[in-house]
Amino acid sequence: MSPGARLRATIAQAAPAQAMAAHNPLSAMLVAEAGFEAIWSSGFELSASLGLPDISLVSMTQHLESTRVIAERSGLPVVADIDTGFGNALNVHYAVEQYERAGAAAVVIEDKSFPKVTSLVAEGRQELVRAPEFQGKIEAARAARRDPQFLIVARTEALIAGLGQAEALARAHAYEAAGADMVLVHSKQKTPAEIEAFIAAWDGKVPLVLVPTAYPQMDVARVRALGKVGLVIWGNHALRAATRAMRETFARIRRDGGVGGTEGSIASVQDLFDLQDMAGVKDKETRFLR
Ligand code: SPV
Ligand code: MG
Repeated sequence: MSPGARLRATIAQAAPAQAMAAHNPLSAMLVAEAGFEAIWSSGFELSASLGLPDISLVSMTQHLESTRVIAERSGLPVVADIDTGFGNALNVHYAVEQYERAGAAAVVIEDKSFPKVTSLVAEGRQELVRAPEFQGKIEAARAARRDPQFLIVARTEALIAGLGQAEALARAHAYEAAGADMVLVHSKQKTPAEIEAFIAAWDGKVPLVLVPTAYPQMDVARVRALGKVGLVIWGNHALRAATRAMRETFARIRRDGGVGGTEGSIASVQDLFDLQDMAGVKDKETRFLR
């Protein structure tokens, strides 16, 4: 089964499926271990892990290679966050060819102009391209995919940009008409009210995708009760968890002048060996090294 077919099957079954963010293969392996159905190859997480803001500084090649190794090591369907598609519709066409070849199951393309500004920042400069221009990007993405099961997810930032429900709905309908397989609608309101209003008004055929980072009260049970949502993305929780854990551990070691106090609260070396499959290394040594 192709990655796209697997993702479609899991979305149909789980309704909604859950994709957890990852920024490198180890975090992606932990996503798989935790039992999530898919991985979000997050632009925000990769940017932050490189010490950079999420403002289109990370190149397509960097994110593509990260997505490739994430897919390879995790074995899960990967939803690739390709931001604005790295340029115009021709850039999107090339990107979709590359991401499908790299083993992704889906791409999410957002209707902001390039270079983009991260969505959740207060008073961010959120500029959208015209809906017909974005429809061209969706059509280019559809034309570029080889596997018809590979998913093209159109993401509207109309609510993020403060353009209101009517504009968000109009864009979602336009993107569905252009052939998007799913529509991601993003919001940075602190409660789910804005998104719930959108879902209630959505009368399109394609399922919706949510990223409930700003409104964490929205859990899977609440999403399921609303219907219409095929995929929930937990957008940046791998990197936020890792950042706090590293900061606290480093501070403790600095304070204590030694590592003894941290042993109980960090992963053991054996845990890392297991993730690296050192048992497999030993087995190969026995078989092949003469
Ligand atoms: C990401 O994780 O890169 C996203 C989600 O696009 S958000 O940062 O909330 O825009
Ligand atoms: Mg992103």
